[in-house]
Amino acid sequence: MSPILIESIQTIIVDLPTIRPHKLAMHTMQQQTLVIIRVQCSDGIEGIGESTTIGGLAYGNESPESIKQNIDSHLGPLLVGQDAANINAAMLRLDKAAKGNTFAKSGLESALLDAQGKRLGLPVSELLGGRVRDSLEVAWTLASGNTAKDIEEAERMLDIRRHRIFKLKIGAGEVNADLKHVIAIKQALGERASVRVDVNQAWDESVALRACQVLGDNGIDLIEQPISRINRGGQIRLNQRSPAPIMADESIESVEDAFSLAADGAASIFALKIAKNGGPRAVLRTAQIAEAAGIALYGGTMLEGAIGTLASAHAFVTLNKLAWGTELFGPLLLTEEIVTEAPVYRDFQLEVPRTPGLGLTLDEERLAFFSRT
Ligand code: MUC
Ligand code: MG
Repeated sequence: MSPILIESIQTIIVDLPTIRPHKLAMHTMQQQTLVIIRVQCSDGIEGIGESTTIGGLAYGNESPESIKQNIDSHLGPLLVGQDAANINAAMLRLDKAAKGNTFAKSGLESALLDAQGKRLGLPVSELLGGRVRDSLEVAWTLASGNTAKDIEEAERMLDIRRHRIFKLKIGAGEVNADLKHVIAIKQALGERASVRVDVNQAWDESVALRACQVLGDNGIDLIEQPISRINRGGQIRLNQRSPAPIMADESIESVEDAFSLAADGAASIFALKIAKNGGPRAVLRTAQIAEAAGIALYGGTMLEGAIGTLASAHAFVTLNKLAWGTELFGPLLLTEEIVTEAPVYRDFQLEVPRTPGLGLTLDEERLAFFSRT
């Protein structure tokens, strides 16, 4: 039988409004920009994927525009004419010809998995070896920039049983003001919620040493990326001294980073992100390194829309231990959808579809309306 070939690859930049500004240490989001990838195959099947980052170049090395350009000019042409059903060979071909670019590769790998799942009538989770759960606990990020508004938002989420884990984005403000903000929210929510912080690398070690102590002493359950990814010695020292566990996020830009962080003892929790490892299959390699090293897991997000969120979710449901849950709430931060049926959130969980592929269909009209060109 002749192989099914990849015939064409299209990338579309989509700008979607957010429900409110989302304030991070390095950037305040007023909207979110997704790069949607459409892979057409010779059997008539289309796979969809998503490559999304936060704040242009504020978070990492790839921007929506560079992702589109690099797929259009370099990565896409390497895949056209290749066997659509051999995802190993396709991704090896990309890795051989192109360094880095894990965000772009993640969207492509997701689209190939979606196409293969539709072809075989299997959900992506089953292509990845099979799911061990059907839904995932989902945290919510409080990032309005205002303490009272954040408390109100958290109370609403608890009331409607959508989230009971809250991540606070800090680091943009003065450290003592940030600590006051976090402690006020923890005191308001008490034992009804797990409260965690993400500093997005904003502190230096001298600040972080004291701040981590204060946060741990005040019931904060987890501290994400308190200092720069470059300061490995500092991360190791903080991991030894902080009373609350330290999670690596920006420090992991590849599967190899995950290995070296594990070897150095630089974090006790890893944030798993498909975009920063090169796809749903690649992120599972990082998960395996963590499991072998006794490092706990958390299912992270780059605030993707429905496609990137479910591509992540299909990988995460194959994991046995996901001790810290996930933060796959990206679609809930957006006021609009570009798929016909939005992912379902119920009882603090995201439900992961059992339909073929990722389980999503593009809404052509909405996609055309929000696309840049
Ligand atoms: C990050 O740094 O973790 C994830 C949730 C959120 O609000 O921001 C992202 C990025
Ligand atoms: Mg983070």
